[in-house]
Amino acid sequence: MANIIEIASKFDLTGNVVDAKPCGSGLINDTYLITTESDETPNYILQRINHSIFTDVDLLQENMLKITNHIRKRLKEAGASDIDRRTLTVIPAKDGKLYYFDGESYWRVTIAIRDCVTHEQGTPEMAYRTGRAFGEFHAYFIGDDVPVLGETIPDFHNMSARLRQLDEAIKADKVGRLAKVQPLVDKMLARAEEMTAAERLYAEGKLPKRISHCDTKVNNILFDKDDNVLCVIDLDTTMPGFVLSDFGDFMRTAGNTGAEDDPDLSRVGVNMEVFRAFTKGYIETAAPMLTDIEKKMLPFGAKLLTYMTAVRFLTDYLKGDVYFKIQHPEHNLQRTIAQLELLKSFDEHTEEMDAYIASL
Ligand code: GN1
Ligand code: MG
Repeated sequence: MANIIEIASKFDLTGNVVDAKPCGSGLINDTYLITTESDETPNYILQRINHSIFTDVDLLQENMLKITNHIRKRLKEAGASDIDRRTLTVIPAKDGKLYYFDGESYWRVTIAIRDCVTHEQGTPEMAYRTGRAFGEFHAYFIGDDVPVLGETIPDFHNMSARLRQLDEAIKADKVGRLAKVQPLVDKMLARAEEMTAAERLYAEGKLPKRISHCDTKVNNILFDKDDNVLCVIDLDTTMPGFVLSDFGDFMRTAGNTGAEDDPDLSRVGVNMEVFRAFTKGYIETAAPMLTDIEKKMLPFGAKLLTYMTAVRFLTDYLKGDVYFKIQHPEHNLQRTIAQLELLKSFDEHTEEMDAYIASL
């Protein structure tokens, strides 16, 4: 880890670094925990930014600083006592830049929040608290003082654009995998019209965009030991979007009884207890800003994000696994199949989900 420790030394850290080890389970960036000698000095999170995905690192890091400063301001206004554990703190490089470039890779550092845990699935209590936290997160970004954020990945959660990318991958069939997955492709394309509803409603002025996190998988949330939400991390894709994205991505991950890439489809399905708890929490804090249509479409958000993620995994499979980190050659296909199974389960629970929302 000598190299990682040397990279860490380029940043304005407090305390002597004694250890560096890989941590986290993200599919995009590489993440390391940097430990310092004493309990009095912070530990740090060092990340190698995936520069082929986040091509504008200046924009990425400026966004991150604006977002964390803004959240810090809102927390202060609300009288929060533990602000340093409730949002990330960006540590600049020694030259004052918000990242360090070693000639090949871009690196960045934040303070590691102490005594926190992450989860791959959710209990109803965690889901309820997270729902409240996301409602608050969305509400933070309303007001005259909200910073202007750039789009770090254009069209990131634009379903029409994601379908165009799938279409291009199908046409190119670059690694010759299409024939094998044609039935899956057909099944997916059959739902294209249904799944692009949000973009149409937006174009008609019926569905608003708000600053959304756009990557609210449950493992992007830090909890304390008592399962209270501390902080939402992974702010790279925070940009204007539909609240459906954030509602949907949490349900897609925390509300799945199986794993995102579960090879055993009998484990995959919607956890309705998590759905109810999460929805209740979210509506409690988001109600003052949510329009009727946003509220009504929340179950659609769960389906949309599951479908969108399946489309993205399948696109990457057809392109020869160039985007998401994989652990084995068929991993993106396995992920696609597991997500489609989850989508089926959401479909089966449509009436139940709609009725619950109407009852709130
Ligand atoms: C990626 O970085 P990570 O692993 O939290 C991806 C998300 C996907 C997710 C699927 C920038 O998130 O959009 O939903 O994998 N992030 C990016 O697990 O593409
Ligand atoms: Mg992540």
